[in-house]
This record gives sequence, structure tokens and C-alpha cells, in this order.
Amino acid sequence: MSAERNIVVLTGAGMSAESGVPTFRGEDGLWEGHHIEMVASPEGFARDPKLVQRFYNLRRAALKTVEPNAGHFALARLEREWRGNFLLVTQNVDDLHERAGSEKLLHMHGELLKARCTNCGEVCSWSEDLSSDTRCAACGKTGEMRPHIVWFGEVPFELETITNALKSADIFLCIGTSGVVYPAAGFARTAAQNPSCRLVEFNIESTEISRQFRERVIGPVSVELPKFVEQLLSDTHRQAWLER
Ligand code: BV8
Repeated sequence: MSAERNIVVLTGAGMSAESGVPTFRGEDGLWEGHHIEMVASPEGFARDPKLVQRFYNLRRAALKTVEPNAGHFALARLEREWRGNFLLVTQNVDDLHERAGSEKLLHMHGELLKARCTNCGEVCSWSEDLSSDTRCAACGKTGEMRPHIVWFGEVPFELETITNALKSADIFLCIGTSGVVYPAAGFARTAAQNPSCRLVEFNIESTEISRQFRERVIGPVSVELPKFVEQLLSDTHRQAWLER
């Protein structure tokens, strides 16, 4: 097995939990008494845009109060020092991976720090509150701006790129996700189509998809990921040295 192997990493809310970003399964999946799926949906936005904008404005503002944790930095190091192909796919809409230095990163469910005009489709960086008075800088229309986020019932971003990377993955790391929301929850099965792919799950507990993993690392990401990355890089460097 050459050192030049392909790694695909999938992260979920558990990646940012120790940074103070609430997970989805916490508080029984409710936000202010509303089921997340109800707020994070086109139907929810049509029914009560003010409520949905508030949901995202609060989360966007909260980003200013949190920092990446040691788990985020370990993944950024792995990307920097890995000799093969590396792709980090996150379900998270926060910007903690970027702030830790990750670059080969895809936000399959969108980003809190981006907004989109539903009239002209323009996507722009956005760090303040969004409201029905917000004007699109591209087409000039007011009241058409929404968070650039994938809501329930909407098709996630970059699925083709992600699926192709999963199909040629030699290593698949599944980190801090409960394996409940699809299509992300189906990625381990796609990676496992390659019988020699090494699948590893990182979580503090068992998940809906744990039985798909021969290797499971139980513990907080900020503790377990730096150790795992150190081991993986030293193994690979030794391998490369042996193969030279
Ligand atoms: C779609 C953005 C059509 C919004 C999000 C098949 C079966 C059943 C249902 C479906 C199905 N296919 C589609 C559906 C419907 C739906 C779905 O899956 N529903 C679920 C609820 C059953 N899926 C969709 O609607 C998707 N769209 O299907 O379109 C389509 C698809 C493909 C091709 C063609 C057509 C769109 C889903 C995306 C919705 N948007 N986010 C926002 O953020 O506001 S989803 C959102 O919820 C997150 O992004 C994430 O994906 C999910 C939450 O899951 P996790 O990230 O895993 O977080 P969770 O809290 O659940 O778990 C945290 C884990 O971390 C736990 O296991 C915990 O133990 C662990 N942990 C905690 N602390 C730590 C830790 N681990 C380690 N260290 C720690 N310190």
C-alpha cells in the first residue's frame, strides 16, 4: 500500500461541540421549541421568514464568540502534511475549519457567512444580520436574500465531487456525526464499496452508522484527533521511508 493514499474526511456538529457550537441532537433537536427540520426548511422560511432569519442571525453572530479546537487544527495539519489526495467534507455551516487553516474543504450544507439572492442567485459573503430589508448588491432587489444554507428537502452542494472522492478513498474518517441525516449518513457505505478502504469513526458514543466501521475511536475530538493524526503521519512517513 503506497504512501500516496487518498483520504476523505466527513465532519458533523460533534467536531465543533467543544468549541461551544451547539449540536443538533442536543436539547432534543429543538430550537426555541421548534423542530430544527421545521426551521431549517423552505417551508419554514415561506411560513415565517422572520423566525428563520432570526435562527440564522443568532448562529451567525455566535460565530464571533467561538474558536477552533485542537481537533480542527489536527485536521488542518493532516491536510498540510499528507502526501496523497485529501478532501475535508463538512456538514457544519460554521467557519471553524477555515479558521484552523483547512483549505481542501467543502461545505456540503452551506455556510453561515454566505447569503444568496433568491431572485438572481448571487452568492456573497455575509457577516451581519439578514432581514426582509436586505438588498441584493447584484440585482438591487430587496427582501430576496436568504442564508446560503442547504435546508431539509434541498439538494446538498458538491455531491458529485464528494461521491467521486469517496469512491476512490483509501481512508475515510467519519468525525462527530450521528449518522441520521442523509445523504451524508450514506457516505460510509459509498466509501466501503472499495473493500480495501480503511473506515474509522470518531465519536463520544455509538451512532446510527457505527456498525459500518471496523475501527472506532471513542472520545472527544479535541483529544483523539491530534493523537490519531500524529500516528497516521508517522506511520506514513515510515512507510515512505521503507518504500524509497
Ligand atoms: C435531500 C444545514 C434530496 C442547516 C442541514 C433517507 C432516509 C430518511 C430521510 C431522508 C433520506 N433522504 C433524505 C431524507 C430527508 C432528510 C433527512 O436526512 N432527514 C433526517 C432528519 C431523517 N435529508 C434532506 O432533506 C437532505 N436533502 O435529501 O434532498 C436529495 C438528496 C440527494 C440527492 C438528490 C436529492 C438535506 C439535509 C441537509 C439539511 N441541512 N444543515 C442548518 O445547519 O441549519 S442538516 C444538519 O443536521 C447538519 O448539517 C447535519 O447534517 C445534521 C446534524 O447531524 P450531525 O452533524 O451529525 O449532528 P448531531 O447533533 O446529530 O450529532 C452530533 C454527533 O457528534 C453525535 O453523534 C454526538 O455523539 C457527537 N459528539 C458530540 N460531541 C462530540 C462528539 N463526537 C466527538 N467529540 C465530541 N466532543
